[in-house]
Amino acid sequence: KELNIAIVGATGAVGRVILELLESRDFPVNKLALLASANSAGEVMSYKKKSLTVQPLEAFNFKGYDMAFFTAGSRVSAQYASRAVDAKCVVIDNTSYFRNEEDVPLVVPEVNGAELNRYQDTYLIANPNCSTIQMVLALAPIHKAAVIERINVSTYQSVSGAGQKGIDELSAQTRNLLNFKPLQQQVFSGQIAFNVLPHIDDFQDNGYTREEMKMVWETQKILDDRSIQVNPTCVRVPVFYGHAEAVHIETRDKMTAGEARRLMAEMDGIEIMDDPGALRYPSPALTAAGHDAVYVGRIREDISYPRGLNMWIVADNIRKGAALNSVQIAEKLLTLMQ
Ligand code: 11C
Repeated sequence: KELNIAIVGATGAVGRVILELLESRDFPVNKLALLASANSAGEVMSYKKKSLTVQPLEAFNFKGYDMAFFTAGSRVSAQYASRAVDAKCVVIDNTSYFRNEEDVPLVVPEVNGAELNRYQDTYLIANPNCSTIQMVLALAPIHKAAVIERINVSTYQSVSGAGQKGIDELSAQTRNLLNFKPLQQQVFSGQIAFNVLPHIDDFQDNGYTREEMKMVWETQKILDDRSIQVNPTCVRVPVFYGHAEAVHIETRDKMTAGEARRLMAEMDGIEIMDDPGALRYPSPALTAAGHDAVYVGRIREDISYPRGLNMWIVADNIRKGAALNSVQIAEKLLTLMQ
């Protein structure tokens, strides 16, 4: 069966990759509607060698559409997702707007894809935050085998997490700094070129940022275990594509680094890259950018705690962290709709 698909936010950093993945993965598409705000409407994009004009979302009727990817920010999802849902068009929402609603499945297909079986309850599926997706994909098999009690994580997140405007700001600041020109700053809270900022999304009353709290709430929901303690620090770094994470976990049952490596290697979507002797470990720009896998390296036992493990998890935040995960959700929904 070929489906009628809409992409809301088609001209954004994630929307463009969704379009590319639907084509390269040969998703069975009948009608394809590319939607955006009035500002971007009129842009011409290409799909399977055909030109498609981006239409304004405001005037669009979702009737007859099977699935809609929403990737234009929380405000747009808040305002327009219900229109698609009312038309029985399944929304795959890449924003944080619905993620914490109890009855909305929050899905990483390799981890909790079975949640999609109840898509008809709400016609809404939430795609998790990029920093959560890559972490839970690696940790899910360890949690299953040895029960993770606590996660300490520090992230090194690329500017594309803030969309095309984040990419543009790092480019412009880098150019201006190297040319002794004044810096312009709109997206990040301070200079990001040649700097790191321990601040992603808004600060909360508890001193953590919203990005950090998303890693807490979403990890517990996806792994279906509200007892897992998650203690994150999220940091923006001057990298274009790919988030890296230094992850330290404490398990209930002792697990060796070798056992963890073997379990993660068996997980779909994970690639182990862990041979320090040969200088093999993943990095955002050299390993992950433009690739689908979540890469794990530096897997080692904690020298300070007997049931602790450390690892370094890297993935392309626009691919597995957003567009690819959403398309994988769509592929699984497709099998349920046949
Ligand atoms: C960032 N993780 O790197 C954010 C982007 O909740 O979907 C994704 C925000 C979200 O800035």
